Amino acid sequence: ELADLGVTGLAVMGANLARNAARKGLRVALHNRTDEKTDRLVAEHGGEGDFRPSHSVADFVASLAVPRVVIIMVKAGKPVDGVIEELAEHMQPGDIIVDGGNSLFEDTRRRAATLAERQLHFVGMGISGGEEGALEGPSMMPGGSKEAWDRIAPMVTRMAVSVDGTPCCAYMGPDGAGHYVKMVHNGIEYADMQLITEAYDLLRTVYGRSAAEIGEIFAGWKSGDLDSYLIEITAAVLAKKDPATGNALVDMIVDEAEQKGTGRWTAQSALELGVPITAITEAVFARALSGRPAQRRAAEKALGGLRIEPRQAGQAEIDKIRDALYASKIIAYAQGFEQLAVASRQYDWNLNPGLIATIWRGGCIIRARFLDRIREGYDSHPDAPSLLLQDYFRDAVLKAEQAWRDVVVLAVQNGVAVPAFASSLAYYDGVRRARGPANLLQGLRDYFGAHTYRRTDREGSYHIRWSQDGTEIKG
Ligand code: NBP
Repeated sequence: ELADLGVTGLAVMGANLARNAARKGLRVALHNRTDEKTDRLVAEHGGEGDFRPSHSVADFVASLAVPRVVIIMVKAGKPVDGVIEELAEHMQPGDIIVDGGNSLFEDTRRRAATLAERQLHFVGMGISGGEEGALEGPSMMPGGSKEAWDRIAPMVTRMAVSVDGTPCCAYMGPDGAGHYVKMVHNGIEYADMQLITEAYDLLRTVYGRSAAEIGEIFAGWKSGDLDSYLIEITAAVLAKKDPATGNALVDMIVDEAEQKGTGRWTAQSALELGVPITAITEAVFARALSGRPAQRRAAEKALGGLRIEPRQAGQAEIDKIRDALYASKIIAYAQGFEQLAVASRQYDWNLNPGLIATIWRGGCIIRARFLDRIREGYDSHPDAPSLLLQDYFRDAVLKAEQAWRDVVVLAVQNGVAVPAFASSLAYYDGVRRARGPANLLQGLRDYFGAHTYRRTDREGSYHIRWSQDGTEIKG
């Protein structure tokens, strides 16, 4: 009998996804550009299920049952185009190509259109959960051909993790919808991690706590509203001792963050759509600043670094940092969900925010208790203009507000950068004012560029002849 599905690209993610499928009883065809990875997978894990290795694309495609289903798990970018081209040469109309990598949604839109012309189905599927998730059950965000998805859903859904009996895998929408949702997931992940880093920094620098002590604080936060995978692994990372020196491992790690691009893409898309996602964007910039060590060293020398006398912190001070973290996190998610809503309208995807929250509850990196709250909120108010206006989140932010302000003041007074805490608070303060200061901006724009303005008391647009007679004319 022929294989149920094939996986090409057997680096860590592809290999684990193939093993996951085989462990669920599927017959899995295997292929990788270099044969060594294919052979190693079979040698090391061949006993886990029914694998069908091939050393050529032609044999690989021929080993699949019709309609053929191939999941591509190669490096995002040009390699995906090359692999699609090779597969398409050997496939037939009605066959299904799934791209499970972190592809840019615009590439997915283009590939879906090109393959549709060749009567091949294309599914762009975001997969989150890292290598462990790929093996044990990730969160999966498929988009693209609905007809193809309906065919493969029974197979693919089995590979995803379930929470309360619901798989963390559901059809998101046409063409690039799945990859877009995965991209915003990663953007939120950037913001989440930056907020955690800022909380750690304050505890470390202002309150002089050791890494191990901060690890215990995070472990405590896990049992409250902040309960999430990222808080759990923060506690683990902070508790870890360096095997070589016996110091806390984090104290031995170079403070330069790397990035693969999904956070930057989220910010770029938000800029294009005009959605203010300040927390995610600040998180991307914070990584960029961390990646300029020579500049930071020179500036520390010229301007002076931290000038803090660490002080004692009681439970009340620590609780405030927790509250600031929680409120900022709510803002980051509110912004991310707003971006999804705007993109959904722009690209005609009909994204369902409650469903997105549902499939992010397990398997993925941002899995958290409060995604249940988001799901409940959107289930009862699918068209809520902002997460912030849902009862639960509104109450949570109002409750945390004073602590949040106190923590931002503490950071500013001590010269500790908290870009994500502070920009989340600035967003909150901006969004809760029905009338802000952009009236002056419009006046300035009209002054130098005759860009016109609208009035609070009359319809229409107007311009002042600033440098002539100063009269107002209707635009
Ligand atoms: P990598 O992103 O490191 O890619 C390595 C794979 O791509 C190997 O199988 C390699 O084949 C293949 N490849 C390359 Br590179 N260029 C190729 C080409 N021109 N033609 C054919 N194959 C080519 O692997 P990964 O970390 O397993 O990630 C796979 C995908 O999943 C990526 O899109 C990634 O962003 C995404 N993802 C990764 C994670 C994670 O935690 N790592 C999480 C979620 C999503 P070779 O063996 O012949 O060099």
